[in-house]
Parts: sequence; structure tokens; C-alpha cells
Amino acid sequence: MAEKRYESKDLVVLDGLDAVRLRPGMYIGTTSSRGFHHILWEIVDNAIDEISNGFGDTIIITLNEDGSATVEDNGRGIPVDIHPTLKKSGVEVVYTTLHAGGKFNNENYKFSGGLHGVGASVTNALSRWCKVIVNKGGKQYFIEFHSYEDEKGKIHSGVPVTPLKEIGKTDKTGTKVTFLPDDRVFGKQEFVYDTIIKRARELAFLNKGLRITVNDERTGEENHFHYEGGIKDFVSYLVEGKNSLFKNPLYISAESKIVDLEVSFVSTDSYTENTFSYVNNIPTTEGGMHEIGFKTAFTKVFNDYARANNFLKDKEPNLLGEDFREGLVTVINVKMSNVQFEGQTKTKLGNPEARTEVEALATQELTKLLADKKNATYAEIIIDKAKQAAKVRLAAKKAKEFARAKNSAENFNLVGKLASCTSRDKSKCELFIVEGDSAGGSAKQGRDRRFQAILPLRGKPLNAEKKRVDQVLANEEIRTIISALDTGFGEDFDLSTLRYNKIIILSDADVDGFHIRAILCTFFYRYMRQLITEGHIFVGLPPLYKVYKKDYEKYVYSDAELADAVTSAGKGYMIQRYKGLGEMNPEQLWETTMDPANRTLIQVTIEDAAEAERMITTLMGDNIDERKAYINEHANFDRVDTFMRDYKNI
Ligand code: 28G
Repeated sequence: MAEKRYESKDLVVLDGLDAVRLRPGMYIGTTSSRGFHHILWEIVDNAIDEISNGFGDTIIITLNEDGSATVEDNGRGIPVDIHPTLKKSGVEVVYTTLHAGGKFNNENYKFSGGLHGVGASVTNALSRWCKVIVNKGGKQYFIEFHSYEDEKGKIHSGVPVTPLKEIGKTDKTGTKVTFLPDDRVFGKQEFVYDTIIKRARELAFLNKGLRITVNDERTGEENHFHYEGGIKDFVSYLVEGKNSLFKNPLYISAESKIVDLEVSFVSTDSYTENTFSYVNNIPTTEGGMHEIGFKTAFTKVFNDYARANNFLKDKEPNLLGEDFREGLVTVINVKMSNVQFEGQTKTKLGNPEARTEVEALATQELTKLLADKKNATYAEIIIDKAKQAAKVRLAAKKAKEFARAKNSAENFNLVGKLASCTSRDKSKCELFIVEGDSAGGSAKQGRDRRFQAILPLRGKPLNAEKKRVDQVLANEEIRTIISALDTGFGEDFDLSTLRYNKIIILSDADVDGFHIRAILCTFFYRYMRQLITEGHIFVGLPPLYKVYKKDYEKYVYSDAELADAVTSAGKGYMIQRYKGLGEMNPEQLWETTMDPANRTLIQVTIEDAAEAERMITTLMGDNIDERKAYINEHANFDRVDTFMRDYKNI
């Protein structure tokens, strides 16, 4: 009886890895660039777990010339002894057992102690081969797995080539894993160095003391990340290029049975709040219970302090949380078990106990922090800024009411730039938001005026993330968009009055165009989110080239397609390269980009917009040139057709 049970369990193990290959999306979400990198992070996560448990301090990630990646740590080494019932080495168990709860990704099960090593089997299942070396107890061990096709064409995933064997002596300890992502799963893809160093840096900030090296054997590039200050250094990094009002970020930390918490923050002269929260090293972009708990504590402690120290008079009302957070840059780092993620992008912490626990710990620690006389000036800076913010908030409220009253008269002027369409049927109407007056002019002439409206954008719309509501409102480009859509915005947003079923962003395939798309996406994400979730926002794809000769003409939308077009054109062809929308005449613009029968539209998803916002908010300060240089370096315009993926790669 007992024996039979083990047999069937073994079967499940084999089946498990094949199941991963059958439906990779169930385990890693997607087989796009994100999924391709995900299987690397699964391995890195295991190394981080080992180091967080107090064993070792260094991780080396190497991107090899053959397309494989190697991850090495100096922990204890995965156990090598034979599992008494499974009759396999610990290493083999870790790399071939699909752990319970493996469905949808394992990110939900971090910090639960018992699940050390989860996820490695998913990486193994989706690799062509995977080699593991363990250094432990004076000896070096090796095992290799491969995924192969049998005579019947069936693929067997992550099968050990031989059992674990001893291959030599060593005085080191640790684990070293090399794997080649399988192109039968992911297609032709490569590891993106910038994606990897960005996440490696983030992990080094979030895990104080951890040393991560990233080596790119393909190019010879190398980066080291190590922050003794942890998230304090993270906050300093985030405010580079902004004007910090503190000499150093403030920091609190506390541990309880339920959560480990650390928070660092700094006040800047900017007008938006920027809170970056993480749970078990995963960014919680949509916030959640831990963020709410911290914000509640912060508001209460600072209000109490303000009253006790006479910054607030008896009859003055309490300041609001948003007042205190104006210009504040905060990193919240929580570790806890059994996390539940919710929300549209599954990046919102749902656990109610995180709220009460974080609130209690943060109240206690922030109170201690402010009781320290050394921090009196910091408290005063935050309170002064909050009082200023409250004043502006009240003034802005009045201004908004006033603006609403004369709304109709004003709209008349603003919408002057808009070339509206004649149809009254909203479900058929489209609004093109077009970069530049010249392209706007072509679009106006080329369009089908029955259902296509054109709104040319003159300057660059301001970065909605960076400004207060009243400043967002004051920007002419933004006001024009708001009036044209007729939905209101922010709390007043009403989807039912939307005038256009499709809102199509048309911008150039260059740095400015990329930036404009990111800014518009961020604006819609912040102030008109339903437009995105209900699927109304699109990006139009203009062609990059025209290949032509007598009696032949073909528009080409990516560098990859160019070679094909040239081949089919045959001898004597010419190539025109379009540097911007403005270079196309009205007919060409209609034919290639606006005609519903021929055009390609990319629908902007909530993930794209969240990512655009994250790109804009995490990476750069107010310095536009720095930002431009960054985008210039990282956006890949040879692949316009996948620009949304480029967002993700940043
Ligand atoms: C370099 C690439 C990725 C890892 C360890 C260390 C241990 C471990 C990993 O245990 C739990 C228990 C036995 C299967 C734990 C070593 C206790 C004592 C470990 C890594 C499950 C896994 N000594 N280091 N797993 N076992 N590093 N780096 O994966 O039965 S995974």
C-alpha cells in the first residue's frame, strides 16, 4: 500500500513538469520577455531566501554567450542526501517537484520558510537543459536535467540525465545553477541586461548587505550592487535629481510575529507623493493593506506631534494624510507569510492583518523617532510643508468649483483645436491624439470625418505624475484632452459621458514620441483609469519604411519585416524611411495608420499603464535631460510593434 503511494507520487512529479510546459502561462504568467526573465528570477529568489536565512551574502548572475544564464550563491548548498521516501537527492527533489500551490506564480508563497526552493522546478521544466553544482561538506556534486523529444514527438521536461554524483573536493559551500531557456517555449529571445540590472539593484536595496554581481559575457559588461544602508540608500537613489529637504532619509524598523517592517522616507520640494511598497521583495504597485496601515500611522503620529508642539492651534482642524505626503518619497518594505495579492495587476496586498500590524508597529516606531530631539527639524519641515499643502488644497477646491461653473464657456475655446467628427453615434467615434501640428494637419485632411476626430498636441503634455491637481488642470494640453473627452476626471470621472469609443495615441517612433505615450498613459492611469480598464485607449502604429518601385509599394512596420519586403520587391527597389508622422502626406497617413481596414492598433492594458507610470516615477527625478537620455538608451525603436513590451523591459 505504502509502496504504491510513492509510485503514484513519482508519476505526479513527472507529470507535473510536463504540465508546466503544456501551460507555461499558468505558472509564469506569460512566455513573453517577462516570462523569459521570470524563470531567472525564480532561481535568484532561492538564492536570496538562503541568504535572508543568514547563510552567505553573495549572488553572481552571469549571462553566458550561448544564451544560458548562471546563478551562483555562497549559502549552505542545496541538501544532497537521499530523501528517505522519494529515494532521490534533495537537489533532484527541488528541481523536479512541482510544489503545491505552484499554479499561478509562486510569488504568493514567499517567506513561508518551508517552501525554500519553490520555483526551481518551473525553471527546469521550461529549460532545454539545467545543470546544478552543489558545494557542501568538502565535496562538489553535479546533476544535469534536460528536456527532450521522444520517438513519438512527445516532450519530456526536466528529466535528470543521471542521479546526483560527486565530482570532486572543495572547501567552498553554495549552489551554482546554469540553465538554457527552451526556445520551444519562449521562441527566440535573449536576456536583456538592463532589465536584469534594474531588478538586481532593486533586490540589493531591499535586502541590506546582499551583494549581487551581474556579468554579461556577451558584451563584457559587469555591475555590482551592495547597499549597507538598504532602503535608506533606495530612498536617496530615488530622490537623485530632486531637491531633498533632508540631509538623510529617516528610517524605522520593527519586527513582530506577523510582519517584519522597515520604512524609509524623505521630504522633497516636489508636489506629489511617491510611495514604493514591497512585500517579500515584490513591488506592490497598487498598494494595499500594508500601505494603508503605514499611512494611517504616519498621519496620526504627525498630527499628534503637531498639536503637542503647538504647530496646530486648538481650533485648527487636523491635517490630512495627503497634506503630509506631499513631496514625500517613501519606501515600505514588508516581509510576511501567506500573502494574498489582489487588484487589477495582482500587485495589491489584501491581507487585513498587514494593515493593523503595520499601523501598530509604525505608530510605535514613528512616535519614538519624533521623540528624539535630533529629529525635531525633520518633523518641523514635514509639518510646515503639510500646512502649506492644506492651504493650497483648499484654494484648489475653490478654483475647481469656479472652473466647473464656467465650464461650458471655457470648453468652447479649448476645443478650438479639436477637429470633431460628424457622427453622433459615440460607439463608432474615434479620437486621434496626434503629436505635432504638422502630423495633426495631415491627420485632419486624411481622416474619415464622419467618425474620426483629431486633436493635435502642440507642446509636450506635462507629466501628470509630477504635479498637483491644480497644476495638471492648468496645463493646456491636458485641459484640451479633458474637454474633448467630456468625462470629467479624477473623482468626478464619468464614463457614461465619454464622446469617443476609441482614443488613439499617434506619436513618432522616437524618444519624444515614446515619452509622450508614457506621459499620456500615466495621465489616463492616474486620472481616468476606467478608460484603460474598459479598453478605450489605443496606440496607433505608423510605418517605419516604404519599400517601392514602379508598380510596387509596401509599407513596413518593423525592422524585422524590412528584409522580407525588400526580397519580394526584387531588383531596383527604393526605401523611404519615415522619421516622423509629419513626413507622411494625408493619403499615406490614412492608408497606413488611420484606415480601420489596414491599420494596426495596440490596446493599452492596465499593466502597460502601470508599467509606464512605474517607469516615470521610479527611475528619474525632475531632470528632463536625464530622463531623455535614459529613454534614449533603453527604448528600442527597431521594434515599434512591441513598444509596449519595451515599457516592460525598462
Ligand atoms: C544559485 C542558485 C540558486 C539554495 C539552499 C539551501 C538549502 C535548501 C536551497 O534547502 C529545502 C530540504 C531537503 C528538499 C536548507 C541547505 C537546509 C540546510 C538548505 C539556490 C528541500 C531546501 N542546508 N540554497 N535549499 N530542502 N540556493 N540558489 O537555490 O529536502 S536553494
